[in-house]
Amino acid sequence: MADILEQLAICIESGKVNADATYPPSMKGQDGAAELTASALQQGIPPKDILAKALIAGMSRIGQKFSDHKAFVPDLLMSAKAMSAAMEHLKPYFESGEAQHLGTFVIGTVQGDMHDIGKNLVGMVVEGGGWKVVDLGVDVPPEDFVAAIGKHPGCVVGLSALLTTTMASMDMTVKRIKEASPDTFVMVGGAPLTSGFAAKIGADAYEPDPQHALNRLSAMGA
Ligand code: B12
Repeated sequence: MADILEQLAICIESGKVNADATYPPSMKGQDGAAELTASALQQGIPPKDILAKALIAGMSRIGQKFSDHKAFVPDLLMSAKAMSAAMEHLKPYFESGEAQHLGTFVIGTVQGDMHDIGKNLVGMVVEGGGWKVVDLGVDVPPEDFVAAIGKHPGCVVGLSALLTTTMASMDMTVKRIKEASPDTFVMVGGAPLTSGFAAKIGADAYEPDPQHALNRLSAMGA
């Protein structure tokens, strides 16, 4: 059992989607995340073990490399693709309630801001970490975040902003969320931000990249 889970973790970390995938060249012709997930299920390995010991483990390794500047955006995108291929096989178990998400993370880019590459990477890594991710997209008005919190009680919210001009919009969004739902944990991120700015606008946390975001969620024990 340990062997197949480790092979699967390597596929996620390396972005090996399935047997037909030619990326990465060093794994050409080998089974990928899709086949190994199907085999693991056939062998009777519980879906929650496949998720925790292979998929989350693999995503966490690539997320850490990204934080350490040893992997880059395309690597993370390939890992997310492999993760999605594996999740296709696990989805029925999550939908039936046999396996549980660790929590819900509502993410979006604040009003006036169209940048979504960083936000999408954070969403992928957090999803890879076992969370249900609700992505509200870009240019999201504060009221849409408030509505999503109503729909997903107990969720954590992630806000992204890439422009100095939309940092003001982030400030407004945090205030609106805290008025409507003071206990909702709000994490912010984006290139122009600092932890000082996050504290000033009343956000609960600032994280610089996807793996730190996931580490923070894990540390919250949600
Ligand atoms: C790609 C890009 C665009 C694309 C966006 C496409 C898309 N789908 O996202 C397009 C062409 C649409 C665009 C438009 C504009 N852009 Co632009 N854009 C960029 C660029 C080149 C890259 C941004 C990016 O994707 N980086 C890669 C990702 C992975 O990094 P990231 O977003 O920082 O995300 C990481 C972290 O910040 C963090 N993170 C991000 N979000 C979150 C959220 C949470 C919760 C957490 C925990 C972490 C987190 O994790 C990510 C991964 O590590 C930057 C310059 C640069 N080199 O950064 C300019 C830049 C951001 N843009 C800029 C500007 C000015 C604009 C425009 C105003 C240009 C114009 N005059 O029209 C418009 C604004 C449109 C709008 N209303 O939003 C400026 C912003 C300056 C400023 N400080 O305000 C920059 C810095 C360029 C510059 N040097 O002038 N842009």
